[in-house]
Amino acid sequence: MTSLSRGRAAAIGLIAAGSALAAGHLVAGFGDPRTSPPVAVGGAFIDLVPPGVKEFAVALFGTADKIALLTGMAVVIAALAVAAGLLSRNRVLPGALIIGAFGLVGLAAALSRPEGAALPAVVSLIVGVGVFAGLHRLGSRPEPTEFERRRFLATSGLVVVGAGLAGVAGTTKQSGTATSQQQVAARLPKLPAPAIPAGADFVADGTPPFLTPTRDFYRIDTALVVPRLRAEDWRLRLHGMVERELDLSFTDLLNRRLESRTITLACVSNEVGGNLISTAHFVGVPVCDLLLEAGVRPGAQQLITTSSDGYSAGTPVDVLLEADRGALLAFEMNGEPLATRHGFPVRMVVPGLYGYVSATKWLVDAEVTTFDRQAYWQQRGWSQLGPIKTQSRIDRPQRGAQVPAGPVTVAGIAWAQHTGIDAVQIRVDGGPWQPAELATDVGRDTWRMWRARLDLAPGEHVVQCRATDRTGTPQTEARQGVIPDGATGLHEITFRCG
Ligand SMILES: Nc1nc2c(c(=O)[nH]1)N[C@H]1C(S)=C(S)[C@@H](COP(=O)(O)O)O[C@H]1N2
Ligand SMILES: [Mo]
Repeated sequence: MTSLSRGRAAAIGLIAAGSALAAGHLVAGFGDPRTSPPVAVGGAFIDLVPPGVKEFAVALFGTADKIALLTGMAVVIAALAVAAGLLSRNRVLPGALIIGAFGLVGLAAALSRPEGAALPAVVSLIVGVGVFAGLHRLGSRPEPTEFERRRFLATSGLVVVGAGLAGVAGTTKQSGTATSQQQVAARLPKLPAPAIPAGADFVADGTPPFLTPTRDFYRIDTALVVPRLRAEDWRLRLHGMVERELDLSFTDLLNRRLESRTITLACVSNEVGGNLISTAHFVGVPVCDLLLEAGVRPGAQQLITTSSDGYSAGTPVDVLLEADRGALLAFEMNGEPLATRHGFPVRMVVPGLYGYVSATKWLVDAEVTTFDRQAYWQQRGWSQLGPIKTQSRIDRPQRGAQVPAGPVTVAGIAWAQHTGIDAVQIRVDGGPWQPAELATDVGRDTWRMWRARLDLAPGEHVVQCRATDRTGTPQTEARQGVIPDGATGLHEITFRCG
């Protein structure tokens, strides 16, 4: 046996790691895509990191946090694969051990996941070590003949092509979600959406449109791969501290009393001035109807809703039982079946509560219980109750913009869900607060757009905004970060007139 060249050794490591991942991915594609080894490792990572790190990632990458994680993982895996190759220039064992150890990490991650399927990780491990040992043997012949040289290259090429095909096949393997969404679209109840009055937004002045198109609706969740469910398989068990358990199918939901509501959803991780807030029409079954039918037992405190990928949220039962709260098990968003990213086939939405305590997507289980049990984010130090805090944001001018001196329109949004916005004021360069013009009111569960016309001299200016809710309470001015129950403080932007 001769020493492998550096390039060849590194290539063998990379090909082995790539084939391992592709093989596992293919196997996972036939069952549950979330058991694909890189997805399982990433998912375990997301669940294990301390709470601050996820906030940091969201702050840094926004909703691209998952792409950032997958890219980071790809870099680490490639580095380990190259190291495995380089350490095996003389003997196969060190590299094979590294690849094997990496496979075991994947296996451990798979077993730690709620899906708990080990097969894809086991296949990855076997393929990784097998390809590594095989190519290593072919590549390190002493004084190779032309035939042996070509055989090594051809085998490597075949493995690369095979791995590529396996990876693509594993990704495109149909889950039936798209077909199910089409079928649901045909069965949606013809419930008229609440009308949005004219003048509800100031789009021409820089606010977002009143209704957020679904493709622009913010997305936040812990799911590295979006769960792909089918409405025909969907069942929900409502159990725990109830008189009678309910077991519902998707058709059961369609046949119940339905409500259509316009709701502004907000994420507790939204920084002051952030964009993790959107508005849509939702149609679904009132949660209070289900709780009344099941009969909530005395002493019950929260409803823990769980998603198909093991995420959970705990919502106060007293909020859900309010007859006029408008909490829904929603299956329709903006006139269409829920998008896969937004929880198809069924999610919960509760006006006035941050998403982390209420908006469970890919909902599969609902348990009435006490606060002794902790849901996903409470286990990570976030607060139990998550009422949305009154906030406002300036959308135009943008930070650092250069606008002509003279008349300038400042515009933005304000929100105090389930209470409603009564006033927005703005302040220029630390001067007196002055009223902004409010857009037409749509309801207390949605955001409210505002604008103000200013006359500004050339130079740098600072504008701040402040919202007051319908109880007359202004938003909190003290600056606080998003942990543990949502950010407070005034949004402020600096721009130049000239
Ligand atoms: N299954 C599941 N549902 C979830 C989450 C999650 O991580 N997993 N995140 C919640 C959070 S923190 C928010 S803010 C909302 C966001 O909903 P959206 O992505 O549809 O905007 O979903 C909630 N529902
Ligand atoms: Mo959130």
